[in-house]
Amino acid sequence: MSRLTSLAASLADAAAAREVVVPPARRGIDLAVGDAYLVQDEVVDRRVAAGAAPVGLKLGLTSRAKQQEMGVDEPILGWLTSDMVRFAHEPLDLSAFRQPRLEPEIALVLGEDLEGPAVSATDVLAATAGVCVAIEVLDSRYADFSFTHVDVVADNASAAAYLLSETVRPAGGLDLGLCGVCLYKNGELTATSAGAATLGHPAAATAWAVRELHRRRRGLRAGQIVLSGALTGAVAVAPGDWVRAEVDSLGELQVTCA
Ligand code: OOG
Ligand code: MG
Repeated sequence: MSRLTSLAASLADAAAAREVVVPPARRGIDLAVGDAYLVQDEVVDRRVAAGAAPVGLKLGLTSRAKQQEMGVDEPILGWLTSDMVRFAHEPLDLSAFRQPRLEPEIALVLGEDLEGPAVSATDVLAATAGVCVAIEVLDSRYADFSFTHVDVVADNASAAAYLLSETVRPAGGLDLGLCGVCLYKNGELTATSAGAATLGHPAAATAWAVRELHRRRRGLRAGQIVLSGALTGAVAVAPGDWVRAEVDSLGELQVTCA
């Protein structure tokens, strides 16, 4: 087994067993960014081989709040698969996760394929069929979410699960950058932000991601969703907690943990 394949296997096994592994960087493994994305691809391929379908992309560390929280100052990409979907009208079962954290995001639903070396925020909006509120569930395969940039890339950007609001609005006529965001945990306001927190605009963050994907000869397809990155820091949750994300003009999304 190659070094990258055995890393991918250890991360995938850890996710399934709700265990953590020592981050590669701390084991003296000096991963290049490109190799970390190859490990990520193998981690995602394993989920697909187990029956999940790829459903879209998640961006990470696109906001200053997240970069400061995690101590990593470069944005990252990861993949969402159909086994990660959860629904707000059902309790969020935390037993599948080890150290879950929830964070508010703006999601884009693509109406057209998107790829290329020079895709702009305007191109992204033109290809977007609708936008909605998302809550991402993170679960790092590294203890206490302690990782370097390449470590977290290899771990599919800490992806674990996600929820979308039922109402999907057309993006036209909205200035997503100016949409205010409030995050509540158990009824208490824990953070506020605005759509512009993610690289200036959720569509600008998505354009960055599409240009990055192009460098690896990949793109996005119509129907796929993009989580454009957390707009505030994440909140740790335990059974009984409830979290609510409100985004001006888009609506709200609330989930109760069990
Ligand atoms: C890395 C993933 C960050 C976001 O939206 O910024 C992320 C982490 O915080 O574990 O998904
Ligand atoms: Mg996120």
